[in-house]
Amino acid sequence: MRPAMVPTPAAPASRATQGFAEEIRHFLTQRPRQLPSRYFYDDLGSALFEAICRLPWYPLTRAELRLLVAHAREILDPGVKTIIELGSGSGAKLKALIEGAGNHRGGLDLHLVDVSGSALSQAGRALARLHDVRVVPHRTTYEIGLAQVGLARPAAGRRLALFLGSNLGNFDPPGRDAFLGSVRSSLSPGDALLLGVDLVKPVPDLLLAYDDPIGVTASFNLNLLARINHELAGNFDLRGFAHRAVWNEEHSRIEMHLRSHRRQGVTVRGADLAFVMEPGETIWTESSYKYPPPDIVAMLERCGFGVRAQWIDPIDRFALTLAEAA
Ligand code: AVJ
Repeated sequence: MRPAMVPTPAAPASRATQGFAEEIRHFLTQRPRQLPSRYFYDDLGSALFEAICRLPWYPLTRAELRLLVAHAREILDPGVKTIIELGSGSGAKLKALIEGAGNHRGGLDLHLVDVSGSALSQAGRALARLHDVRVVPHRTTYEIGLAQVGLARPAAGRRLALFLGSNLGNFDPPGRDAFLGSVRSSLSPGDALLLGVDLVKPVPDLLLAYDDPIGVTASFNLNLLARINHELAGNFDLRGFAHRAVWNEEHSRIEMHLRSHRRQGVTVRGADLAFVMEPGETIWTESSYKYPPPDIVAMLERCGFGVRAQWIDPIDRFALTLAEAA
């Protein structure tokens, strides 16, 4: 029998929750207040992102898929024995690439690196049905995943790293170059990197893509506050904030913010944090940098790659760039 009034000790925070709490405290106390976009992708956030990819106003995913299918054989030549996808999401693109290239090969190791457990299991299910592939999930950040794949070095064959979906757009320029440098150092000369990046285009198109009229992107943004409320015992009033998308011309990036309607106090108990937001004050939750095609070539060359090909979707302005580790 359990005594009625034993005080229950607070459940010890897991290491992941502790890291989340520390980062949240750091970024929410910056000026302007910020939150790292990596935390969008809990189960609901990943599902909302999948929904965004189907919105008629967010053409990136469809444009990239068209390019992948059209150029699958050039991208995935038979010498490639290992594919590493950073931020694999649902696995649909990797599946389309492998199917598009044809099945005339002997064995492929697929390393999937993603922070979302639900995305990884979905991708695992989608890819396991392909002929002669081995799927290795890595539920972690890009950096740690790359290091783990480096340890599991295969005996033979070249490797192809995929960084698709314009995920590169979330990095600021110094972080971007550091990241491309670390991808380069985890590859050997002759290995390849396929980079999918969204291009600069008319501002009204960009604003629609990041502030859609049926509010899915707004929900995706607000869900970050809901996640903090659930996981870190926060008290954000979700109705006290509005989604905003802004084009920052100087930095060539779309920014997403959450704007406080009024003066309001916020506490996040699990992060030992209490602060006041002023009317109109925002929390900056994401940057998505947009590039002109030659800048993509230049950044790859600066980071130790030689560009083999660049394919551009002329309608939706999206680029796939295939580069070789020099
Ligand atoms: C997954 C980071 C590429 O920046 O376009 C979609 C995320 N944010 N709508 C992007 C996102 C708002 C997306 N990335």
